[in-house]
Amino acid sequence: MTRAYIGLGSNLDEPAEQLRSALLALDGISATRLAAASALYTSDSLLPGQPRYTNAVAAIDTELAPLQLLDALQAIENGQGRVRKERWGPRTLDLDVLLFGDQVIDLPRLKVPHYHMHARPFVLYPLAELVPADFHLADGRSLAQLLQDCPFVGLERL
Ligand code: PH2
Ligand code: MG
Ligand code: MG
Repeated sequence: MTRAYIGLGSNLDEPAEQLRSALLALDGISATRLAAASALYTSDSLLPGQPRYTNAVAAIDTELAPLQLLDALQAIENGQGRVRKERWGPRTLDLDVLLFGDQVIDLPRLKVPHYHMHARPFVLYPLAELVPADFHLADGRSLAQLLQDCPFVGLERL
């Protein structure tokens, strides 16, 4: 059984509802259960000209292998109407594997810890709700240090 952390994001079609549906769907993945979920946060899109995002982080426990989990997450994204046009385009649902146990994964389809998570307040602050204060990422970086370097700016906790 592996504890994994999933980043959730949406900026189309009732984002808060998208995230609530996605949390239920995570609990419905085979051999997987939802252990905890952060509050929802809103923030401006990193790309200008897009609607604001709603984000959260979920902790799950899973028997799946990383790529099996990724397949299940993409099926949930597709089931909630995700249309893949341009990279970083607006989306009904984005589910990112942030952390997968203590594994560092570098595959074409999946890089863990998630690239750029260290610089995204809408990932780090919700994650911090779910882990102990002395938490370290699989590659050794301390979450406390990352939070210090990534101020709580532009985030609204719902
Ligand atoms: N995701 C993006 C691009 N920009 N901005 C916010 N605030 N939250 C996101 O999840 C986000 C973004 C592409 O994955
Ligand atoms: Mg993303
Ligand atoms: Mg994604």
